[in-house]
Amino acid sequence: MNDMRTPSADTVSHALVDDATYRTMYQASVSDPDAFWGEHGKRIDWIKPYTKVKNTSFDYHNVSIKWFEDGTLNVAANCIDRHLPERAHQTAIIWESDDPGVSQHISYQELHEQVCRFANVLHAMGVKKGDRVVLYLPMIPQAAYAMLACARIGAVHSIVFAGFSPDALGSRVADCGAKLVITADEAPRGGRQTALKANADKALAKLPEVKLLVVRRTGGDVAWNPERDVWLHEEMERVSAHCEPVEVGAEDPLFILYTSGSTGKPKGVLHTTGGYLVYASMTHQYVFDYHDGDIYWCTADVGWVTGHSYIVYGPLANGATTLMFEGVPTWPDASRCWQVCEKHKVNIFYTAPTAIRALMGQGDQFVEGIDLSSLRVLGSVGEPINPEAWEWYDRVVGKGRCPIVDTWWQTETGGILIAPLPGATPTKPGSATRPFFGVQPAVLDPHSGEEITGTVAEGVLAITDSWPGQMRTVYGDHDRFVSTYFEQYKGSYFTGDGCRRDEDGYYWITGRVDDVINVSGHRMGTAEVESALVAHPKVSESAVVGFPHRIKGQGIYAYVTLMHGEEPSEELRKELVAWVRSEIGPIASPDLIQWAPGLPKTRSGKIMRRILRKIAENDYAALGDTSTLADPGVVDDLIENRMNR
Ligand code: 6R9
Repeated sequence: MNDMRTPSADTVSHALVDDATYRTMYQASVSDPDAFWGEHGKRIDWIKPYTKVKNTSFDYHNVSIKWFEDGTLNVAANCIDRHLPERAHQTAIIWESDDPGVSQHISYQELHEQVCRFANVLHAMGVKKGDRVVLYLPMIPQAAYAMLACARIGAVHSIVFAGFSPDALGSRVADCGAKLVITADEAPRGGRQTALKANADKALAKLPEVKLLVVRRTGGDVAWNPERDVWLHEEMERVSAHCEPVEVGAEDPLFILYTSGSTGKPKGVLHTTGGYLVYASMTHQYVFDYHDGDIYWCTADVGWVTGHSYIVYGPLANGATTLMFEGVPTWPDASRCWQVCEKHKVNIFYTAPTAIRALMGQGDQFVEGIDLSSLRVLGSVGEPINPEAWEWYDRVVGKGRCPIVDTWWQTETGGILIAPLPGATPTKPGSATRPFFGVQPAVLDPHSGEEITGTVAEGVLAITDSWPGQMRTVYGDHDRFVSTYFEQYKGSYFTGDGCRRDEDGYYWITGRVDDVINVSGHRMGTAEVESALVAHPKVSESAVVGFPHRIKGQGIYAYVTLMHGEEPSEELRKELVAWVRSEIGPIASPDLIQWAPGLPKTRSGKIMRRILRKIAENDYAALGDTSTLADPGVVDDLIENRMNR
């Protein structure tokens, strides 16, 4: 397919780099990574400059990743203090509340004061360098203050998305051994409130040693434990507005972020300080063609990695104005995002395909009549973008003048690995195009593990050498880090994604090849949903697979076998959906539940997920070989009673 869109003359003349520069820089980055990153590492401020650049090994027996290892720095100083001489009065954060009538501009000077005070509050509560702090917050400026305050004192934050349940919060707090949780009274979203403080109370019921710092967001009623709970606004008044940034090593941890994998509990992905900040800031500048003075808006939540790298750390390290949005794209109606773009004159807009599809489904009338002339670059992240959504984004939102950057990356990668650069890379709808500087993708044959070296290739995506933003380990479980990413295909980092490379060397990500499903751009491990279901007293067994969903990309399809003597019913179906929501959170709600008297298993008892996926996709004609099943009869029953027709 050769549906190439070349960048407009305007885009090219404005761009930081052109195609030839991209090629030269890319060559330099992979032929001499030490020289390339040694130079680009200087884009941030170091307290003690590094003398070593890259020290990494993907050898399965000795996986070790270190960048700039003898340098020292402070992330908060890089994101705030160093901009003060030039930008004290420039807006650092535009906060757009859930309520369309309320927004706030926070200057770099104000950000400095808030973060210093917040850091002193953390100090006063006993938080020290290296301690873990969990954030469970709405999209409010205090979420960014809290992240930067942790960074200022060398504490390690771990953000738990505010849509997660008390159980999910509690297990993450326990896993990382946090001494403090920061939450808010309530989180307003789409005109409704989530009782965050009440959720945190439940999560901490069995963790008596953990303190709770509470932001007053709505002023709603909350239960109060005077032994444990502290109001942020009261403490902020009490402490000094001065706080020296702590000197931390490049390889000291910056944050832990839990993400779903194909097996077991979510993993604590650990990112460190120096390499991460260099990579987040550099990708933010180049991929979005960020220029001084641009108003930049990423619609993600800080609970996901996109919010870490491209709402807070990347943009602020670059001295940008970053917009933080508390609400949802479809409330009060489907024009909200475009109203916000018009109101704040947004130049760069970065969102997820699921949002684009939802807005496209509501009709063009929500975009028409709104002045979107400020927009210059549009971004997409989280899942493959289908060409129909790409075309709509291009035509209706971008009016055909804004390059679309389809950015492929992961929680584990810390920053964008494959994406076009505006002005340098001709795009193709649905392709993430070419690797960023320093990134060496390889397409592997999934069976032999051999690299397919021809330009045109199809297989699984691996990366053959390290880049500065890469995760360093799974918190508390380095063996799991090695076995998840470096064991299956020795010598490379395995991404878990399938991929195709076309005749122009462009990459097309085809989706996960493991038991991870991508629901509205959020990663869910099928094993997590299964273990939530079997925790219900009436459920004996369950198998969960993804199926194509018009808006969400993938939906959750659960096969459930009930305990002997239990009867299927509509009530029970609803009860199970509510159960999973309360065990994990609304994003894990099964869309379809099929009662399964039996599951297709091999004689050794392994569930044949391939068959379950086919039935869930309503594509049961080609089930392939079912002769190895212990009881082939169960398949007929499952087809007969399939839920997705
Ligand atoms: C940043 C983020 C990672 C998984 C990844 C892949 C999918 C993300 C994509 C994409 C196709 C894109 N993914 N961006 N697939 N095209 N532009 O989303 O991190 O939540 O860890 O998810 O998302 O499957 O492996 P994370």
